[in-house]
Amino acid sequence: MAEPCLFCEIVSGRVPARRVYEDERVLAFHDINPMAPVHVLVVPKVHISCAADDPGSEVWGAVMDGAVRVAELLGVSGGYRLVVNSGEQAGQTIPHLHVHVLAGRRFNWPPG
Ligand code: IU
Repeated sequence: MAEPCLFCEIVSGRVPARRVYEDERVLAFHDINPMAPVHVLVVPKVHISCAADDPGSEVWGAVMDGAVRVAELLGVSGGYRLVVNSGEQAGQTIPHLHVHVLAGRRFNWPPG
């Protein structure tokens, strides 16, 4: 049997997470290992393994809308960074599409 997907388990509620926002298409929850004072992950409720798997779909719009909503809810609309690691070389460790919403400190460019 295939390994269960951690983020699908979080979406279903079988694995707990500190939820921030939810609508019919996405769930947002605090990252367990925050890289900034605000570090939230926004994931689609349907399983898409990485960005390359579903380019240009409406799921993307829903995830980005969710990220903007999270920034508003957490009061960081004035400055935040959105990150998508797609594929192992980019640092993706969980194979379920997600956008990182990072805020609360200054960020460098280019990213590491
Ligand atoms: P990445 O872009 O695939 O590297 O991001 C995965 C994130 O999932 C990473 O920031 C982890 O800290 C985070 N995470 C989590 O929030 N809860 C968990 O149980 C596990 C990873 I494992």
